[in-house]
Amino acid sequence: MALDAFPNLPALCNKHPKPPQIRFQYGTAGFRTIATVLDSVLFRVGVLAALRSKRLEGRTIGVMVTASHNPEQDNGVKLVDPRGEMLDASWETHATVLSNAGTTDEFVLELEKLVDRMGIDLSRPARVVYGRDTRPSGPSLVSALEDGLAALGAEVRDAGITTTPILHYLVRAINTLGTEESYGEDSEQGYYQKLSAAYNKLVSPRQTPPPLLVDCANGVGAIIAERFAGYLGDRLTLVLENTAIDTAGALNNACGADFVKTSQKLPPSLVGRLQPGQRGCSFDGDADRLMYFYLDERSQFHMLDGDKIAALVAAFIVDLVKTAGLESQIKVGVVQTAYANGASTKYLSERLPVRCVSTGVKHLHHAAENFNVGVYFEANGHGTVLFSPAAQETLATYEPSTPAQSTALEHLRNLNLLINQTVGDALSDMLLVEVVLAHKTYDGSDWDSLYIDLPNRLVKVVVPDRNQFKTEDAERQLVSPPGLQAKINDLVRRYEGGRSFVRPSGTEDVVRVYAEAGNKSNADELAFRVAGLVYDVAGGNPANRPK
Ligand code: G16
Repeated sequence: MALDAFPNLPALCNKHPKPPQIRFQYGTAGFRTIATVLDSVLFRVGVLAALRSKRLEGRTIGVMVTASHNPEQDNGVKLVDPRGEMLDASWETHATVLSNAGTTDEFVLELEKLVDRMGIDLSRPARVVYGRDTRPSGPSLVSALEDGLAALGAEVRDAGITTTPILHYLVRAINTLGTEESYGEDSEQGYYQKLSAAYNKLVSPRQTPPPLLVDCANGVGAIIAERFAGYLGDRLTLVLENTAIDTAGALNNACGADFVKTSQKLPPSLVGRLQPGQRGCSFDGDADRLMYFYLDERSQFHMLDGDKIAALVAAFIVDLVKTAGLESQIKVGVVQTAYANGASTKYLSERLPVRCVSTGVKHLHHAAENFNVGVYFEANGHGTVLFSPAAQETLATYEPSTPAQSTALEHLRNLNLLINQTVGDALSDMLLVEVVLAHKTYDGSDWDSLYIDLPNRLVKVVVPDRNQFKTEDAERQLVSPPGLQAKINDLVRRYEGGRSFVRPSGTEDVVRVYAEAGNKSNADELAFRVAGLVYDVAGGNPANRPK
């Protein structure tokens, strides 16, 4: 069968012309930019998703329409492979090529090349499940996506407004339904039931903790957290804040996980809502990131970020593995990125193997698969824990010899169910944190004191062309523009405990600068001085130079 078996393809493609002069790129988390230019991209992603499914013999592919932590006017789209993981890296290039084909003829030509090169049998079925976040641009972009899917006659399932992690869950659940590897019922309710059942077992018979305040970033997290609360009974009370999903401009605005991480302060809307000693947490716009925080008795804000989550969770799992008597069979490891606070890396490396990889969940996820249990969290709160097939087999078949071993084994089995292992999931991660806090009888300050963060600062620099910035060594060293790394090294040497790196963002049109130093003012100063270097070398307008 050839592409001309799909006679509607050219006419549907003509409905979604590519804007001239824009170059699209499938980046860290798919395509992501201002929503008004994305129509043609969504159409083409629909076609590509159908092709990917045909290539994989009709296994269901996921498509999520979201721009996550970005401002409301942005949108984006990412593809999900059959096991619920990120799109295979080799297909990212196909996505970029197809999105940049100029005319309909050029697009069809590129499609033909792809079909030939990959040996795609077009007579195979195509199955795609898709969802979107709450952005106002979502419905029209979804309709462009639907045209792309219709162009290749895909069987579709609309998951509606949902979170990125639920969409990933659905993809895996659909593809494993009725098999030995069944991931759960293939519905949103199935997801809630799976998580709540595991959570209830893990916290029983422990005391119900004080209510947890949840900042929903005025996004889809508000909808799912409210539905999920009904499954928790009296085991955990969620106080939902920033739930204004219909208020224009509210999404991620001065709230949410990215705001908390970058500004290192409480969202203004929570002042007076979060009480000293109370635990609070923030989701991002598609509920795949999680940040915790609390106020001490002097109402001082303390942030518990992805690094702190990794430390809390990894130590807990290591203890359970030891108590269960599985130390020699299950090796636990942690994966971080260059953004991990130096103090967290030190704390974790003293206890278990730690690897550093490039930013982007796909890199962390793949590295974590090399451990029996791989704990990965980006400092921004994006992460999860992976139990390898071998570890799952061990947990299923192991015969404990003492009551203590038996209890620890049962906890590990339930953690394996509680954790959404397809991708970072704010809701599932929140439950995971709550389980550990309940078992350890920790409050926010006990958790915070696992290690003391080195003072740090993250700065964004707007430059004419972020693509001139190229890195190596898990993004810790710049190789381009030439000479800039040496200048950064010179600066860093002047700060005690200094560390800094520069990398182009994959989701925003900026270059990011991270710096750490022995005290806060030095960390700020170092970050801004490095940002200044970046700015000068990249040839930006002096009026916009970071100060
Ligand atoms: C996405 C990625 C994350 C990454 C973040 C920022 O998160 O999934 O892995 O850390 O972007 O990336 P960058 O610094 O390249 O802009 P999200 O939550 O926005 O999908």
